[in-house]
Amino acid sequence: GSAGVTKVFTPTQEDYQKVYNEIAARLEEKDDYDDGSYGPVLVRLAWHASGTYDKETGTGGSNGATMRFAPEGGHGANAGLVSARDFLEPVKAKYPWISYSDLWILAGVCAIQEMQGPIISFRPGRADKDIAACTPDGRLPDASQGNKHLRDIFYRMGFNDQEIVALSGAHALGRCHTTRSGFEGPWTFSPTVVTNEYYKLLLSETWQWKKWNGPKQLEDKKTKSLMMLPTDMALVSDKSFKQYVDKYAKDEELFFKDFSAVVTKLFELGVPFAETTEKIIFKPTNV
Ligand code: CCH
Repeated sequence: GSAGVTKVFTPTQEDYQKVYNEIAARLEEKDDYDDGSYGPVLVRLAWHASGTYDKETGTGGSNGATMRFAPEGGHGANAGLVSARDFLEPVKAKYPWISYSDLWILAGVCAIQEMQGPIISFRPGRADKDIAACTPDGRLPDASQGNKHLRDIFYRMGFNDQEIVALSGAHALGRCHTTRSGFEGPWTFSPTVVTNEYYKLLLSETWQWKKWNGPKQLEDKKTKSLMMLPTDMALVSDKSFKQYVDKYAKDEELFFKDFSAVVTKLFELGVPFAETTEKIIFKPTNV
C-alpha cells in the first residue's frame, strides 16, 4: 500500500474562485458596517500587508501575513485592521488550505472587483511566516507628512511617481476613523465604489484646514463633509505628482488600467512565486 504517503491538496483555479465567491457573499451579507461595506477595510488590509516591503533587504511584503502577531498588528498604522482580519476568519475556517497571506490579498482583489473596480489578476503561493518575520514599525506612510516622505516610503518599495499617484486613487474608497488614525471622514461621496472621484475632487474643490482639536487635515469648503490628508494634498502641490492627478481626473479608463497594474505589483512585492504559477482572473459576482 501507500502507507506513509500523505496526499497534499493542490487547489485549482476553481478552488480559488470558490474562496472569492465566499468573500463576495460575506461582503453582500454584512452590509451594516461603516458606509455599508467591509470592502474598503479589506483593501486597506491587503495594502498594509504588502506595503511593508523593502526592496534593499527583501523583507516585508504580503508573503507572511505577519500582521497576525502583536508586534506588527499593534503598529499605529494597523489600528482597526483587526476588523478586516476577523471578517475573513470564517472564510479561512471553511477553506483551511489557503494561507492567511494569500487570503488577505485575494480578499483585497475581491473587494476591488466587487466594488465595481477593474479586474485585478491574482497569483497564489504566499506562505505564512512566524512572529520573527514581523517588520519594524515605520514602514507605512505617515499621513501628516508631505511629498518627500511619500517618495521615501514608496521608492523603498520600488514604485515611481506615476505609480504613487495611481495607488493613491484607492482613497476613493472608505474613510478615516478618529478611533483608528485620529483623522475623520471620507474622501468621496461614494466610498464603496471604485471611481476616479478622488482625483476629480482634489482638483475641483477648495480645500481648507479643518478647525478642530484633531490632527491637521483638510475639508472641502463647500460641504465640509469630505476630507483630504496632508499626504493627499502633496499630490497636487508637487508638479511631478500633479501631472498624473490631471490625467486620472480626466480619464477614468486610464486610471482603471494603471490602478489594476500597480495594485497587482503592490500585492506581489517580495513574493517568490514558482515559475509555473499562472495568473488567475476571478469572475466578479455582480455582473
Ligand atoms: Fe490609505 N489611509 N493611505 N491607502 N487607505 C487610510 C484609509 C484607507 C494613507 C493613510 C490613510 C494608501 C495610501 C495611503 C486605503 C487604501 C490605501 C487612513 C484612515 C489613513 C490615515 C484609517 C482609519 O482611520 O481607519 C497614507 C498616508 C497613504 C500614503 O500614500 C494606498 C496606497 C492604499 C491602497 C492601494 C483605504 C481603502 C482606506 C479606507 C479604510 C477604511 O476602513 O475605510
